[in-house]
Amino acid sequence: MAREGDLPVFAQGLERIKLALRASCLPASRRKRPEAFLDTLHEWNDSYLSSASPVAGYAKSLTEFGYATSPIHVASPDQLTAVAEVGGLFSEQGITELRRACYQLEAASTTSNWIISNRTRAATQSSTLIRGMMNSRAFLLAVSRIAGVPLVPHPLLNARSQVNYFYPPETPDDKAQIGMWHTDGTSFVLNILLSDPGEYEGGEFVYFEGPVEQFDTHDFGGRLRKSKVRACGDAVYIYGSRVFHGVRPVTSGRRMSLVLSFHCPYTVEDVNTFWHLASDDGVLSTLRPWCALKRDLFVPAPEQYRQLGIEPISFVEVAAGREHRSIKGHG
Ligand SMILES: O=C(O)CCC(=O)C(=O)O
Ligand SMILES: [Fe+2]
Repeated sequence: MAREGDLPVFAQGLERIKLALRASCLPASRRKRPEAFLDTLHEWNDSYLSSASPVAGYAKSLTEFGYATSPIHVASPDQLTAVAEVGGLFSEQGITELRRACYQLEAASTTSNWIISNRTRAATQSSTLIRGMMNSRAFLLAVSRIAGVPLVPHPLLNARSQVNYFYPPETPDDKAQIGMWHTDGTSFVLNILLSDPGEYEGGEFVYFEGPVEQFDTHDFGGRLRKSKVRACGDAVYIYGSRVFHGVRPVTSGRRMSLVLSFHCPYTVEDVNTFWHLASDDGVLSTLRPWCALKRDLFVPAPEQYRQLGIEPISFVEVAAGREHRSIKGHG
């Protein structure tokens, strides 16, 4: 069991608005930008997905997390996965390719006092491989089945993909790189671990198994959980906007993860709040992507899939996969 209270909680409410105003002085868009040479130029191939179905280890629905109502009208809280530890999503070669791409993107990583202290954002923009994976129907279907609803890549490029890099502090005065306790700005989030267990110590993915309203770092009420996902290429899927989670400090070595966000195209509901985005990028830099997001969410689902160049993923197809494969109803 993780030690309690050893991660700070990311700013909420008014504090987040203050952070947004401060971020306006140094918006992320004016920081280092990924360059074309960071691209491995390797194409995605569906053979990088494991030929066997992914295996869900520990999995809980939003109902089991204590949510009585659903955040989206097209699915019940019972249908929606709150947390799923997923193994065997990728083939060996797939993992090797993903690791290579993410290593290369580290040259564009930036450090900040935001939730995750060291990361490269919008990985789909600078990596042919990650972009291809996010647009692959086979990959989207696999993640949809884990989530419980059909998905597309999240319309916001900055939220869609990021690579996180965690190291221990280099000098005694350095702050440890961590992922503070937070909820994500997006709902359907796949956190893919891309380091071998032997490469680092610490860095556990922790989460609170209860509704956000009951989250209290002074009293977890026995509901603080530590993910068992340790193998490189395995993943923790979460309903990110409704599950408090964080990454504990890495005490030695290095931990790398690829975090992907999706959206359910059958609903215009999206949780990304203006202030969550603005606390990262500053108010002015957030205005344009924010307006574009509001527009994109109203595009009908078949059109969203057409724009991706793939056949629509249906609820029936998602449910069928959950009945016959390893990712079943929860319990
Ligand atoms: O690195 C991880 O495993 C999770 C990071 C995370 O929670 C995030 O990027 O929002
Ligand atoms: Fe997160």
